[in-house]
Amino acid sequence: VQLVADLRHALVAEQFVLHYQPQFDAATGRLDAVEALLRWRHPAQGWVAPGRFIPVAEQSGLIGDIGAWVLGQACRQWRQWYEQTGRPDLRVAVNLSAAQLASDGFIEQVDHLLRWHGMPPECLELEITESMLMEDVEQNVERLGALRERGVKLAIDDFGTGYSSLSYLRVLPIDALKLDRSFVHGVETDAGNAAICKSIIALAHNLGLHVVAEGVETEAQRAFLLSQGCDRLQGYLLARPMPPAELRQHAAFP
Ligand code: G
Ligand code: G
Ligand code: MN
Ligand code: NA
Repeated sequence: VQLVADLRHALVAEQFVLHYQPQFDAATGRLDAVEALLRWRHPAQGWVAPGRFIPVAEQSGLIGDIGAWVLGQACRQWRQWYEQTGRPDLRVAVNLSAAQLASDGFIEQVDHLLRWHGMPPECLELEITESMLMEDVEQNVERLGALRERGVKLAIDDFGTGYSSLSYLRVLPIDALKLDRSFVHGVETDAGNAAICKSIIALAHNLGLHVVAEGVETEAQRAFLLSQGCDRLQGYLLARPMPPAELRQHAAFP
């Protein structure tokens, strides 16, 4: 209850910040995209992890306002990078909650932000978890379709941990799967995990989807994923989530 009250206050008190974690093209090593990750600096508790407060925000209905702030902030950041680097093709990935996607006016919110910041739709990637997508597949397919028609990129987050039927993969209007890090982690030592990674990558490619591996922590994991044709890599081995000022100093930043 206190957490809900604190969350409500956090937006106006400007206690949220976004960190950004790079995603690299696996084959060329080029910086492809950055994922925006929400961070909350609580005045008494210090940094509170999103795993603790996002579910509370979802249950209390605060996720609408918080998510809108995240999306707006990420698009504004894209614009700043564009002005600093002149590179229009850097993509920003933003995590969505199901309630955001389902809310009235979400598509209009995206349209407005893209227009306001002069951001090409292709530069925005929205990530939604497999389990959230399955909550109301029909409505989600329609919403995602409207976004994709505009050119916005769509990815299924934590793929392989939910319980979606494979038949949905054919009807979901998406561009990429994010291979869950629980599979990536075991890849050097666990033949089962290696087989799962390999199969998900092949499945995605056969459906015309890209694969982003998350949680890449070791050179062996990277080598394996590369050998399987995984398209994009994200993880501590390559770069941690960091504030924008730090990202600008990063060697990979254009
Ligand atoms: O950054 P970290 O690994 O602690 O994130 C934990 C979880 O919180 C991840 O699954 C991530 O998708 C989620 N998350 C991070 N930022 C956001 C956000 O802005 N919106 C939503 N809905 N989830 C987020
Ligand atoms: O589920 P999602 O992809 O949105 O979650 C991203 C989360 O994963 C972030 O909270 C980020 O801090 C975390 N993360 C990023 N890279 C790594 C990694 O290499 N290892 C682990 N364990 N977590 C990571
Ligand atoms: Mn994500
Ligand atoms: Na994930």
